[in-house]
Amino acid sequence: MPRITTIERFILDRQPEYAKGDLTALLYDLALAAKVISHKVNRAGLLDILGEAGAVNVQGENQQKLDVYADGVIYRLCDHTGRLCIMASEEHEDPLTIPDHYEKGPYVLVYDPLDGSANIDTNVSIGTIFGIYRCLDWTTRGRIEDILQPGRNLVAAGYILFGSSTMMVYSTGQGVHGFTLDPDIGEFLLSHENMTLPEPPQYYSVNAAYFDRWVAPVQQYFRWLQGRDGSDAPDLSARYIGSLVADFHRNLLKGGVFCYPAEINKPVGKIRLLYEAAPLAFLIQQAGGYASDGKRSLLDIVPTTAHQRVPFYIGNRLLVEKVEALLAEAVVR
Ligand code: FDP
Repeated sequence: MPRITTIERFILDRQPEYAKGDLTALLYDLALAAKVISHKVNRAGLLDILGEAGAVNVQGENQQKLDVYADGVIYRLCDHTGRLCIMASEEHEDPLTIPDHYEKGPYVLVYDPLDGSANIDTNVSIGTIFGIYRCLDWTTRGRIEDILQPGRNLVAAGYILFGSSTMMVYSTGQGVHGFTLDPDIGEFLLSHENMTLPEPPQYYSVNAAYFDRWVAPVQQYFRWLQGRDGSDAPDLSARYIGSLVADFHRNLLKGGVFCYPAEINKPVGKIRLLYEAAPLAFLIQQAGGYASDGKRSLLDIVPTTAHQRVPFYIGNRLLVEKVEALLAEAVVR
């Protein structure tokens, strides 16, 4: 019989002795949040049907939007544990402080509770993204400065994919590891140890409907990815779900590049730096790849606001460096 490793066992075994406290427990809190959210996501269509009969669930609560629900689950599982000094969520304009009556901890949690929300109503995969930083000043209760840290300072990052199965993928800087939820026993089991980006890559992922909104070097890059105009790109096929976690996960397993470029009238792009781009940049680096805003490593960008957006290119290094080269050439010309 093959060896079965639960996420709890794996986290405990892998952490160095000094980190066997709060960080380990925080990751486990997030795995628990993943199970709670997964349960709700899997029943989403059903709840709609039940909702038609009365729009109120068995606890007498009105039905909440799934992303608001996921946000609440993560916050409520993490606010009282004494492991965090502050949080930031895509769902909240301002940072989420730890209530005064709870102990504060040494870590900062940034998260997008349910990314790809446009896909929820159509039963397409969605996901949660998270990043964990160290609190900069351990004597204070958590300030905006603790949140506005570059991706290079991340101590851990990961995502939960709610797809045909639910997976949690994370890294604490010692490789990227994936766990699949066995719904019968309610445990995440190790299914993908030490994930690395395969070579040659298979896919490029970009919303090509926006081609006319991109600057010329990005359009040129797109043609290069397609193998047109004498391109020396590897042979790639196109895949775009429009759900970042799902697109990222597929490209991590198969190799490729995901792009959400700046647009002429939207020079900052769409993807959020703090709780989307930076955690995934941390993971891709751990998997042997690279992430950029088209000019520099995404891990080097220091956010100035919690909800800042960035142009986003992530995947196999060669594919990401090509867009940097084309954009740099255009500046010199
Ligand atoms: P969504 O707006 O549905 O939440 O970051 C937001 C995001 O989804 C990503 O998950 C996804 O990759 C992207 O936006 C899709 O945007 P487009 O519909 O513009 O392609």
